Amino acid sequence: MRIDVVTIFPDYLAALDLSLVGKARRTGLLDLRVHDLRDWTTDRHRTVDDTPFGGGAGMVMRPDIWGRALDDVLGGPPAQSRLVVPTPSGEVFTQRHAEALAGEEHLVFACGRYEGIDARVAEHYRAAGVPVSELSIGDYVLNGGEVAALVMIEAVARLVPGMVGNPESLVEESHGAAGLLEYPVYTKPPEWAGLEVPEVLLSGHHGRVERWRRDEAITRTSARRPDMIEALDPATLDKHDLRLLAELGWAVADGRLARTPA
Ligand code: JD8
Repeated sequence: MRIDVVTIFPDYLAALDLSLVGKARRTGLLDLRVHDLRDWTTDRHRTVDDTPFGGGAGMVMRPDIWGRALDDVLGGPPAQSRLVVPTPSGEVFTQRHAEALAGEEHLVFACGRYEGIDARVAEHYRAAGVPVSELSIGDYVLNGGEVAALVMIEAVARLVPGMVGNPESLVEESHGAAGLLEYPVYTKPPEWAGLEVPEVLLSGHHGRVERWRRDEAITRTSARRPDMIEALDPATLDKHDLRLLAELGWAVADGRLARTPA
């Protein structure tokens, strides 16, 4: 996979030299390039912004500078590229988006600053047939797109085959195929700060351990993310799951899980 990031703060992306992503870059599994938008300016002040049409506070990033940069970065091989624009007004990024983007050959992240990027940039590339994803990482306001790009690149890159040592570990994760949050995890020492590891995890009884972990995942999800319980397909649940969910106040109604009236 090739990933390009265009930003006025390239050093913000230095974290991508570390850990799994850093290793994947060194092994060639991931071709990640960071570009300074100002390299496509032509004036001696390397200006990338101007005042907003219609008035208002702050500055807006100029389309012509972005156009020159993205024409260059999108222009070359590979043929099929997707433009990803982090924005607080975008669709909220989820694991489903990460899985979809991990299937792409080439992603180009356009990281805005100030009040954002002139809206014609996304419009222009869409009209040119470039798939464009305007995505938000959550309902809070950041000062720019760099942190969001870091989040999305890590979530996508770790799904690239060969990235994580044991692909099995991807299966049971929160927001994975099961649609549940993760169960709690423990390691040595067996007793810490007066707290003991749940006995079942020391039992060596794999069936009981698996059942306990699923119960914990369901209970946590019901308490912290009831929206995810509502999204579950009851057909993926066994009778033990359904009995636990009933104890937690859920019932299947019209093929969906819903809270039982108190
Ligand atoms: C891109 C400029 C700052 C945003 C005026 C503050 C994503 N979940 C998210 N929250 N914020 C962003 C984000 C913020 C950005 C840019 C993404 C480019 N800003 C602007 C509008 C209000 N300032 C984001 N993904």
